[in-house]
Amino acid sequence: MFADTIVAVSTGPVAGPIALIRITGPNSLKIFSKLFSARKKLSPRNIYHGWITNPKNNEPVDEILAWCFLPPKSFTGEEMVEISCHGSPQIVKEIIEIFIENGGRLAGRGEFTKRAFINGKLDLTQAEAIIDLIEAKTEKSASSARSQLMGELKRLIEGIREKVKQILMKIEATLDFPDDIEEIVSPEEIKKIISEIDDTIKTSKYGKLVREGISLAIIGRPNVGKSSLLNLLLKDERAIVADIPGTTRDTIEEQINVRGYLINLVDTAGLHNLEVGAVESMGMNRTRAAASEADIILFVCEATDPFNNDDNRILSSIDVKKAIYVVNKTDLRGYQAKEGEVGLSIVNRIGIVELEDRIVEKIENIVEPREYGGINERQKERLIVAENALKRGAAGINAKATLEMIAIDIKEGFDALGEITGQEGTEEVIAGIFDRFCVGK
Ligand SMILES: Nc1nc2c(ncn2[C@@H]2O[C@H](COP(=O)(O)OP(=O)(O)OP(=O)(O)O)[C@@H](O)[C@H]2O)c(=O)[nH]1
Ligand SMILES: [Mg+2]
Repeated sequence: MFADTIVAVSTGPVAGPIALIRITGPNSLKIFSKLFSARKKLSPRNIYHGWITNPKNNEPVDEILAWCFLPPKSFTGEEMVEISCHGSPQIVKEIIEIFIENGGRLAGRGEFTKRAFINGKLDLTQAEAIIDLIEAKTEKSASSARSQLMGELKRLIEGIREKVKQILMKIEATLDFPDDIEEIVSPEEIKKIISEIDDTIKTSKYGKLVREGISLAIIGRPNVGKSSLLNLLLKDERAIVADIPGTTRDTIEEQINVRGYLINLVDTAGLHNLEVGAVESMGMNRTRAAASEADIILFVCEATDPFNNDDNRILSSIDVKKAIYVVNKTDLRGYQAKEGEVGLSIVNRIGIVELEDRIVEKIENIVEPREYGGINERQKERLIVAENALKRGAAGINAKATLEMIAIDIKEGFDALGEITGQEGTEEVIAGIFDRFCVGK
């Protein structure tokens, strides 16, 4: 438990109708009672109405609602008071200042969640899920974060770690009475755990998709409707559209949500091989870079002259495995889309559902969809360390290495798994995670 009492606004530094201020630590109730007009003793599960007054001059500061939690039944596991006050940044500032003058301290980034973690209210994967949930931009991002917050990953990792612990205990119990190691632990037993770890590592692709999105570049020759397509998918007139080839000079990036998937959409300058000036040439270089970096390419051409020589030249320069072929402007000329193509008329809003179907299909070909969440990069890195250590352990058994040597490897795997949930790990790693939070969370 911590000795000091911290305070912060949890609704961010923005004006709004209502703001939420939280106080946690051993003196929360004592400090609050000193400032609260209603001279009642606060008890949990009740909401109190009154004024915050400044004890220095007895001036009222704001009319508030407040409620409290007693340890261990609070988010942080400590005594807590939450206040809903009027959401002006000025009012919030005044209330927080009064709390600080009366014995509180301004909370640092993520300090509430860090206390919850240190007091055993949640593990590191759940703490990380809170950031993911706050940052979630789509249904799938939110659902992945939610399942991690509910402890899905925690239980999975703890389950794997328990199996590793059993092996470690068996080896340690026989250290003094060396026997045939294979009779104590079979490499098969370790391999099963490795394969479970491997399955979990594979979910990192989905984790990256829901956290960072997948990149999708719109590529084609000038004037085919690339920027019109960006605007359509974005449902906003973001890019300039004009019947002048070469309208878009630079790449334009925006995030969109297609059926719950987060997509980093890139509109690009049209590609052609006519004489160009320096600026246009730079723009086209950016287009080529966007095409090579993209996970998916929407290759756009026109129904009036589809897949002409210029189109084919572009197609030969990109990785067509990534491409969805879009034939736009079908309103100008009827077009019978072939397999793998999408006929589109942006002006008439025709073909959009089919285009979204294709995009989702493509995403799900790249990243296996998951009902629950996917791990993040930190968790993946620790799982790889654990997997490699266990592989060395299994190899050691096969090579009839000493029990001590095998135990070192298995222990390394055990520790790396513990770092995922936070049962092991340095203060530095933990601080790094909570630094990603905002103040008040
Ligand atoms: N008839 C018709 N015109 C369209 C359609 N989509 C776009 N256009 C028109 O095509 C012209 C070019 O559109 P843009 O979206 O600027 O084309 P672009 O591919 O971004 O062009 P650059 O930026 O020059 O490479 C504009 O006049 C659009 O209004 C469509 O479905 N049908
Ligand atoms: Mg354009």
